[in-house]
Amino acid sequence: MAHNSPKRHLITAALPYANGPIHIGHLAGAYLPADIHARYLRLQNKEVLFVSGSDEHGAAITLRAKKENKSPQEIVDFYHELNEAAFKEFGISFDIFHRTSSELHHQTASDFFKVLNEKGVFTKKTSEQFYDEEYKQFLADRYITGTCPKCAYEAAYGDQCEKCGSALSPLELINPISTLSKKSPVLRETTHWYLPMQQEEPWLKEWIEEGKLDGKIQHDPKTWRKQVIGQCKSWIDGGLHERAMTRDLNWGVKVPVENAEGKVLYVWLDAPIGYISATKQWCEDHAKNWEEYWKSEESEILHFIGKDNIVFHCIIFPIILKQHRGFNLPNNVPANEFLNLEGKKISTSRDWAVWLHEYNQDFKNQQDVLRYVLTSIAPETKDSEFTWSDFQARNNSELVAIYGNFVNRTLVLTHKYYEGIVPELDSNYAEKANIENQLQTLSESIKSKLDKLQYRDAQNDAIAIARLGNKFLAETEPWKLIKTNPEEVKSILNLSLQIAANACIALSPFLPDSSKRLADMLNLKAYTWSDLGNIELIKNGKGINEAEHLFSRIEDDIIEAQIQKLNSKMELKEEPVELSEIPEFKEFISFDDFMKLDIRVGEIKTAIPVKKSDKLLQLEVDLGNEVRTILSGIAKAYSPEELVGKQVQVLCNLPPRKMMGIESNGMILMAESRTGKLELMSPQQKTDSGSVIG
Ligand code: B3M
Ligand code: ZN
Repeated sequence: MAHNSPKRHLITAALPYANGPIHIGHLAGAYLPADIHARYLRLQNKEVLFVSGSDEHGAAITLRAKKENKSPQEIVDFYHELNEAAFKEFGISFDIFHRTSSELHHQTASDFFKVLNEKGVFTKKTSEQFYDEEYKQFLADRYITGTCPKCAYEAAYGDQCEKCGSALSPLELINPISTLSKKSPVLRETTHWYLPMQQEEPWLKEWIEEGKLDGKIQHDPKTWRKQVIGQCKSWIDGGLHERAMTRDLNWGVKVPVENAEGKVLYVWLDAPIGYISATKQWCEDHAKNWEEYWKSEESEILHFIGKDNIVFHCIIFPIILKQHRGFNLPNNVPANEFLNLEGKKISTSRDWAVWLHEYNQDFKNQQDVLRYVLTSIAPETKDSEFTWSDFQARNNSELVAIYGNFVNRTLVLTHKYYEGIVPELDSNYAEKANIENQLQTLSESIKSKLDKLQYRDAQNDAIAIARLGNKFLAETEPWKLIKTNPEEVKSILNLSLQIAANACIALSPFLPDSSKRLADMLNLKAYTWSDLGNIELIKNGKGINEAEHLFSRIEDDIIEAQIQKLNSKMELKEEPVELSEIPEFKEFISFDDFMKLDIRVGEIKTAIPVKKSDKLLQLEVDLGNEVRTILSGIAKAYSPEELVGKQVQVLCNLPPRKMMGIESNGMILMAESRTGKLELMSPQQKTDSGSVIG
């Protein structure tokens, strides 16, 4: 686990859940910075393995399958293929995009669990877990929401509060609700294998805060994102707890021990092991030894993730790697913050996103534009905002007007004045030293920022090379000078070609497609990072190729169409409601039992909200021979105004019941649809209040 000039670099990018497409938030959060880093290292001829893949397990996938009446495998097959193709077209240069439903992954994760279990790492415990009686399944952490005990945020998940970042366990939530049936779950006994994390605090604290592992320096904490260290410190200082590493599900990696039918590995145990199985698969395909990437002292590991994955990559995964023994821990976990879209949080469920596969279709061969914009606004230290107008502005005023314009002028003038042959640079040309110094200063700055994983600032310095070229041409005006001092024009255009070559190299980790096209135009056959700062890359007397536009303007109508598309989704797309199952029929009852029910038609005379309750309404219901007060939980389905005058079905012979200090006499009968909507059951025609229903 070298941290000084490692020989080998394993770069992992979070395995996206295979139950939805990739969007720009995923790119800005993890995949783009990871790809920039991989390309930067490869440009230095370093040994790099860049892995990711589909995270294909977890309750979310089983629920989507149920909702779409498909098998989980069908769901993951679809999204694995969609996402793999979208990443490829966008230029995310994974060496392998693996998948956790593969046999190799199941075997790897299962063996990993067995080693830990045989070492006695887990504590097997029977405890009460939340169970959704309507869905007949135990609830995974993310399917329980409730009030966070730490910050009172009302929509905390069972495993984590997204507001204060606290790692939670479902039993800590206040007023837990199942996100499936929207009802309170019940507690049922079940047995799971727990990872006791509390005893790991001492070494974790030293590793996170000092970069030390077993007394040796393993990484420099100053190179970690501050917010990553901050979150980890708060979890460790807040006290780590045991966490179940298995779940009651049928979809996932089966728990490889006796009497564990119907149980699988917790997705957050299994998914990070997906990095190992992806490494194994690639090494198998390339006759390499996977252990060199995960166990050798000469290797480093970098995990690129979004901030919601920090606890799993900096606490849980390192614990199981260390407990397993023999594995390196990550040398850095550069987690980005979140990207918002047009003033709102990106939301897969509400379709409020710019989907990668749609971008690739709508902006054919313009992947570099989105790469440039997302890196320019990368949420490296705080959440940031994507807007289509900013996207257009950065393309038109930076990529086209500066970089593209500079390159085009340089190449067109070289063809115009010298038939495309590189003119000689006069070694005494006054501007030579100045240009060379500026290029070398920028090159060093870009390298230092990339080494510190600061991609946004590094790209700024890289595009500054194009700014330098644009300014140099604008100030020297070779198109005028050609009439009076043609010799100087040769030096100006030679230097401009060298600047263009430096921009090409500096931007190639960020904008690989345009750099490839520019290198072709410059006839720059091969280059490495060490060529940066060199002003003799383009050889005198060599021919360059035809000039093509590196970038093209994006006009208002294109942007308008994207904004329209986004907003139309917002109008159409309501919060998707989970369709609840139609409940099983209840047991038979006798006719006599049915005849005991006294159900009548009643007319609602008045309806008022009940103080301190967002569900109850207090109704005065006319039953013909009397008017009763009845409380009914229909405030979310009906406003008081729309209830007055309605005829309803009332179960009259229930004993009186006090709620919120008010006595309720009877029950209004309602139908509950599969989307959870409540409907009153009224007679087809107005009838007498008090009419008996039977
Ligand atoms: N699939 C969570 C996510 O997509 C999870 C990442 C796993 S990386 C081991 O945010
Ligand atoms: Zn909280």
